[in-house]
Amino acid sequence: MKNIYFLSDAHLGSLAIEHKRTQERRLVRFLDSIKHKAAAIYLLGDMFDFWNEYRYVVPKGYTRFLGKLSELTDMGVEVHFFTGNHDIWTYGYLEQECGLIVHKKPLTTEIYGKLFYLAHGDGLGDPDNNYKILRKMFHNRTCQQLLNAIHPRWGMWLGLTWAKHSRLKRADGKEPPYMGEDREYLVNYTKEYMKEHPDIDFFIYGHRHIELDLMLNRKTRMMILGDWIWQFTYAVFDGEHMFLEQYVEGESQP
Ligand SMILES: [Mn+2]
Repeated sequence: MKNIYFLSDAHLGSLAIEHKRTQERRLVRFLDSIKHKAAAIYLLGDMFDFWNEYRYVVPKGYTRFLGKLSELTDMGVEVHFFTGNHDIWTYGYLEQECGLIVHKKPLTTEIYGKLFYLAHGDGLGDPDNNYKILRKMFHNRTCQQLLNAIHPRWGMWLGLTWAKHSRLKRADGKEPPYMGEDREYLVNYTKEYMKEHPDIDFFIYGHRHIELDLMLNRKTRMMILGDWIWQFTYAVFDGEHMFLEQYVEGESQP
């Protein structure tokens, strides 16, 4: 039985990340190291720091990453791409060119007999009203068309600069640490959601850039995947067990 992998939040191309080339290479080496062991890979959002597609044009860069994903899908590995809050604006290129399966909403799916709830995690349980308004605009079709009516020289610049500032809001460019089981939005959201959906075995999220592996009751387990900027963490499900791992260079041989 082949493995299922989950990872998120590489924020590739971020103007706030100085080691972006080594970071992309490391991600690509990881994907290469699992290509024969993987049945499916779930990228749970914000793999790009700002991705916006135009009708005839896509953003510069990411060629190693996109090439590796295309290689995997050509081999028959299922690659699922969830949009995060930084790479919402994809309109077919990643499916058509790279063979990805794109999800713009949370997904409930059965994998090897277990039920998974998968989402990037933005907007779930977050009480911030300003963010809710921004999120509505980001997902609004008319706003998206307006964004694409701006020349990419300025449209891409706007997006990359916004994304950079949203990273540099905090002094070290990192997310706040785990707030605890009673205060962490995604934990609260999950606890509410599982009341109506007690059949779900695993809730898996990105977005928070923290590692979390929490048993919510005897059946239900919740994970947050860390990131691929500093932590290089991923979850792997072998059909029976689920592990939260870190990719250490030189250790993971195919
Ligand atoms: Mn995010």
